[in-house]
Order: sequence, then C-alpha cells, then structure tokens
Amino acid sequence: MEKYSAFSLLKNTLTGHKHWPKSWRNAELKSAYDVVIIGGGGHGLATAYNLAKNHGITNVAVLEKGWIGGGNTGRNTAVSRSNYFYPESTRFYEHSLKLYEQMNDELNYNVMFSQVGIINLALDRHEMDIFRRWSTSIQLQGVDSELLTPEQIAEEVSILNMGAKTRYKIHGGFIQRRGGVSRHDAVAWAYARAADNLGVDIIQNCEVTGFDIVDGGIRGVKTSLGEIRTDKVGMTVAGHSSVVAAMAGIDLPIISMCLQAMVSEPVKPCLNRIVMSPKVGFYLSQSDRGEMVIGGGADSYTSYGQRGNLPTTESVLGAVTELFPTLSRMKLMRQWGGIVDIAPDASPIVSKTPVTGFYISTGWGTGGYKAIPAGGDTLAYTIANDKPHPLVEPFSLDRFAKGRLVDEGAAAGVAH
Ligand code: FAD
Ligand code: PYC
Repeated sequence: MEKYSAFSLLKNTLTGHKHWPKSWRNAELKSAYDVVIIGGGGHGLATAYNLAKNHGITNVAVLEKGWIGGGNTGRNTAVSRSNYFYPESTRFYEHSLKLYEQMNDELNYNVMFSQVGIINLALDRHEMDIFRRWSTSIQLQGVDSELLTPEQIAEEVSILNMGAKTRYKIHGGFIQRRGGVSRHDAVAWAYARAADNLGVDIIQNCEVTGFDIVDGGIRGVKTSLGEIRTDKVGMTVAGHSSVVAAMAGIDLPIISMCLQAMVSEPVKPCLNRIVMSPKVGFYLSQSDRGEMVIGGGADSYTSYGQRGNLPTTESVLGAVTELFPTLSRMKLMRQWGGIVDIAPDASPIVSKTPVTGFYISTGWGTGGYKAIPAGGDTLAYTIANDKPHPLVEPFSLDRFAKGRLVDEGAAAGVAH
C-alpha cells in the first residue's frame, strides 16, 4: 500500500493528479466466472469482498451498468443504526452496526463513521407510548437505547423549537447513541479496493440484459459486453430488482418508488445529532461540511423516475422549518432521488430463489445503506454454501408464501 505524505499530496495536486495509483484495476471481462454479482453498489461490492475473503472464492466479477456507487449507495443520507423492533431485524442490523464500527480497520480505509447518535422525536402522547415499548424491546435485545424527556431533548438539540406555541409539541423521544453517519462513497470505494486486492474483477459500464437458464439452473449471464458463463449469480441491484429478477422468470413482491433527499448551503456546526420524526416525516443531520442533510418519506406512488416530486420536497421542508425555524432562511443547494425497492413487510429479502444458482439481496427500501456490511457478509455465505446464513433465514423469499412476515414498517424510520 502506497504511503501518502504532505509532499506526495502537493506533487499530485500540482501535476494534475496524474500520478495517483489506481485504487482498483480496470479489469478485463473474462468469459467465465465462479460467481457473477450484478450491481456495483455497496451490497454487490461487499458481497464480492466477503466471497473472496471468507470463502476463498476469488474468481468473481461485479458487473455494474454505470459506475460503482452511482446507484443508491451514492445517493443516500448515510444513516446507520440498529434500533429495529423484532429480534430477527435487531440481530441482523446490530451485526451490521458492529461491522461499521470496525470498518476502517477491516478495510484500511477511513469511511468517517461518526457515531453522533440518532434521536426519534415523539410528537404526541400516543407516539411516546409506542417509543417506550420500542426502546424497551431494543434494550431487552441487548442494544443501546435511551428514552429522553422533552428537557433532555432540548439539551441534545438546541436548535429545536420547544416554545409554548409550536404546532408540534415535543413529548419526548429516544436515542440510540451508537447510531451515526459515514461517508457513503468511501464505503463503496473501500469495498471495491479490498475486493480488487483479493482478485475480484470490477467491470463498470456493463449492463446485464438476460440469463441463460437450463433445467431451472443458471448457466450464464447475457450482458452489454457479451455472454459470461457461470452457475452462480448474486443480484444486488436495489431499485431495479423486479426488472432483473423478471429476466430470470421471477416475479418479486416488490414495489419501486423514488426516495428523495436534499442539502442546504453550509453553516457553522449547530446540530450534532441525527433527528428524525416518523410522524411528520422528516429527518435531519449536519454534514462534516456544514450542510443540513434533509430527507423524508418516499414519494407516494410507484415510479422509476429518479428525481422526486415537488409536493414531497415541500412537505418535508415544511416539517423541518416548523420544528427548526432557525433553518427557514437557509438556501437549499441540491435535491436528488433514488429508486428504492420495498417489500410488503418493509424488511429485506436475502435469499435463494426457485432458479438454482440465482441468489438475491433486495427489499432494502429506504434503509439498506446501514445493511451493507452485514448484507455482503450474509449474501456471500448464502452463495458460497448454497444455504441461507442464519441471520437471513427469516428474510427468505418464501416467507411471503408461508405468511411469516417481519413487519418492520414502523421501525423503517421515516421513509417507508
Ligand atoms: P445500489 O447502490 O443502488 O446499487 C445497485 C447497482 O445496480 C446500481 O449501481 C445500478 O446501476 C446497478 N444495476 C441495476 N441494474 C443493473 C443491470 N441490469 N446490470 C448491471 N448493473 C445494474 N439507507 C440507510 O440505511 N440509511 C440512510 O440514511 C438512507 N438514506 C437514503 C436516502 C435516499 C435519498 C435514498 C434513495 C436511499 C437511502 N437509503 C438509506 C437506502 C440505501 O441507499 C439503499 O438501500 C442501499 O444503498 C442499497 O444498496 P445496493 O448496493 O443494494 O444498491
Ligand atoms: O433507515 O435510518 C434509515 C434512514 C434514514 C434516512 C433514510 N433511511
């Protein structure tokens, strides 16, 4: 690994960045692989890394139709937390949060994971009652969570409107202090570099267009760069899961919607927690650059349009400025959207499928960034062993036929 000094930084700046070593190879596509991963987002790259590192499977290609991290991995608001409700979910997301806590060392990359804590605000008595139950359930599962009184919330978030005449009275809330935010591009790049170092081929600008399926089993993948022979495929394509699965003849119980986010102009540090209100539908944090990072619920109709509609932008900003009136004079700098894939119980699907050798990781909806390390770990295990990792057994595709749903709608945050 090349060491960087202040001198090398200066030299590279003054020479038009021509001498930076490449972080991963521009790999040549081979005609056959042991495993092909479709989708070069966090989940695909983490799966490839784990296949190579934990299972010794290095003859792996990650096929990405655009550029790595250009999907939802590079579009999200980077919140990680493990404060879900049901034990199945908490076990999975707690594993992921622990992997985030170790990620810098594991991947030798600074992903800037900053555990600022995440606060859910209760805006009425009933919501506070539910939060008490939710927070206690998390504590009973051994995960950190603390109830907060309105006074404690005022101390944690000094710019919150706690005045007597507010439209939304704060009844309390709860905090997971280990929750936090990280640098999403860095997570994609860290996994890409680590996977590449172990021999994985990362192929960008390569779209999967179909499959070769014989006797119910995968034999190959058709792509915009030609056909590839393989008998194992992992699908990690987020908002396009239904489209790609349909190419293998699989009809997924998924709907796809646009989720948007936005950032303000930068200001000096004034908010050092992530604050979320499921009831009015917004969340807010301040980035290291000083921008307010703002989001809300998914747009309320299915769509592959990746920009987001104005009424949703308006209602999210209305809620934010009501609760944080001091932000109302700030300028909005950017707004964008990403397509999220949502299962009926708002839980993920990490699973084998009726097509032998075709494995899927989908249904991450508005919350799959926090799941990248554990998603990669468990999908790699499932592919390598042709059996589900114990942590994802509850999240298999057949739960919809068996009626064993893990209904995390309420804990999926603001968004879905
Ligand atoms: P992606 O990063 O989308 O990667 C999938 C890749 O597949 C894409 O790069 C795409 O180009 C590629 N692809 C698609 N079709 C093909 C094909 N046919 N051939 C080849 N490649 C293909 N989650 C959180 O936990 N916390 C948050 O704060 C959070 N905020 C969010 C905010 C927004 C605005 C959005 C949109 C999402 C947010 N999420 C959040 C959700 C999170 O971003 C996603 O769940 C997660 O990034 C999914 O990762 P992925 O690797 O599965 O998908
Ligand atoms: O899942 O925590 C989450 C989240 C926050 C913002 C969008 N999703």
